[in-house]
Amino acid sequence: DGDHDASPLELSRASFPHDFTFGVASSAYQYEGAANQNGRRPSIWDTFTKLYPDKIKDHSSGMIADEFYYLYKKDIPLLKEIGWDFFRFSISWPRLVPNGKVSKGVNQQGINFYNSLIDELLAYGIQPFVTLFHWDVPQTLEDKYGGFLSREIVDDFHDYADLCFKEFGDRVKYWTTLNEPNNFAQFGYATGTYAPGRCSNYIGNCTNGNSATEPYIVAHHLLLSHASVVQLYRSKYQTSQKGKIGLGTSTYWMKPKFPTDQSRDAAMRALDFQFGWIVDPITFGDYPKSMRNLVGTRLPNFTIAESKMLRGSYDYLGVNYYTARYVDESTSYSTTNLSYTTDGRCNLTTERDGITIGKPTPVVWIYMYPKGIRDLMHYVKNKYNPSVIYILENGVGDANNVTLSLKDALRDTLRMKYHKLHLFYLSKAIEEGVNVKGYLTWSFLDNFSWALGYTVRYGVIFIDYKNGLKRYPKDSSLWFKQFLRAENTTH
Ligand code: BGP
Repeated sequence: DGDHDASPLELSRASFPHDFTFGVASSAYQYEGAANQNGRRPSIWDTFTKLYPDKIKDHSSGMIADEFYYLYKKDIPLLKEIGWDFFRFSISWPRLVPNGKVSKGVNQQGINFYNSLIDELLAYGIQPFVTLFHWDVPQTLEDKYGGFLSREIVDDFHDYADLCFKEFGDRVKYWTTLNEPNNFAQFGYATGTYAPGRCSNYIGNCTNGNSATEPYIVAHHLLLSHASVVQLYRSKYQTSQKGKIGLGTSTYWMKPKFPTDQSRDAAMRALDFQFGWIVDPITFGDYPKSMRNLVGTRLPNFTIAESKMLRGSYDYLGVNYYTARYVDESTSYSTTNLSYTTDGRCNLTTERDGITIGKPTPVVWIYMYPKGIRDLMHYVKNKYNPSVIYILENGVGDANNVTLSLKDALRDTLRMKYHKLHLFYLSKAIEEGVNVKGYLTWSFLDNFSWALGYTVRYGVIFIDYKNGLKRYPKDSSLWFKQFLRAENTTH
């Protein structure tokens, strides 16, 4: 029931407040390629894709990806042509600081690349929206002390961020400390499906971790890293550079499976465990009560000073929304098999009475549930009341169907429908008083989709991976161009 058509409404940017902004999102490992070139050293994703090729659907990696590192000057005019206001990208920590520690040396070629990318965007009138960490921990720090399992990373991340503010902050006015720390912790340390691939033996035969504690420890260090960097920006740079800093995280919209208290409570717990895990600490200074109760001593504590540093540590809240789940209470909870996914005592499903929560899509985990973006916006406003919200990602992938002709591969009707419906429900939430200031599409180019490799295509621009990575606009590019046309902005 998430699949209503937005027509007859003719949606355009005129349906949004005049200062509302639109853009596209990307990340370094998924776009740049040139993974071992010009001074960049490996990140945990380079190691992970090499060590566990079977964990990536097509055994691929981001070694070449879109070669955005070389081709960005050709791509930016395409962005401009469509009419986007923002380009969100992430800085590759191991490209800028190959050994992870700034004191061990900075890669000037990395600095040059990001300087040039930023300058090029600005020359085209596009605002850079820059993420400091989109999952690519320098491998040297992983080897040295276990990456985000160690508290030592807080200082190294702080120094890396300091370098970024110093080098790029005169021109970058939108900073995101972390992308989806929840997913980094869960998939990297509970299911082991993302780098660094740690998990305990409750899933498959993966035994190189302890999923009862590691995801919580990792998220804890991510949160402290975030807070320390926000403090740094606010105390040292914000007055002169006048930018905004925040964090981006994601959640499914959680819909109670049945109209019962059990289902409703379970849905609230699921939101706590996926979203509140990150957003409660940065808003209120501590983890959700439900997590404190259910995770007990396995959930790390914040000192009073840390809690104070975390509270209110964002100028805007970034939310990534893709899909929804039904939730009911889990009866299969086991005290001997603790993990992030079972601690919340909630059972997430994609169907009820044999009917899926929304239309299935070529991306296994995405069911179209556009109404969820409106419900989620109200939930965020009511619970956290952030002064500003940005949707930092929303999108869907097509199957990479090699039997399709190029012409047919560019007919991405599913993507147009997906965005139209999500934008419609987002515009409703705004009318109803939620202060959302921008909407970024995932993604601009087809790219490396982590566990799904290149088997799905999220771009509004098609990449011909077999033919020199040539770029072709899909129909959705034209739809967005029409949607964003300046003459539509009547108020
Ligand atoms: C988000 C990530 C993005 C992007 C997107 C699509 O979780 O922040 O980096 O990849 O999901 O998901 P995927 O490519 O895994 O299907």
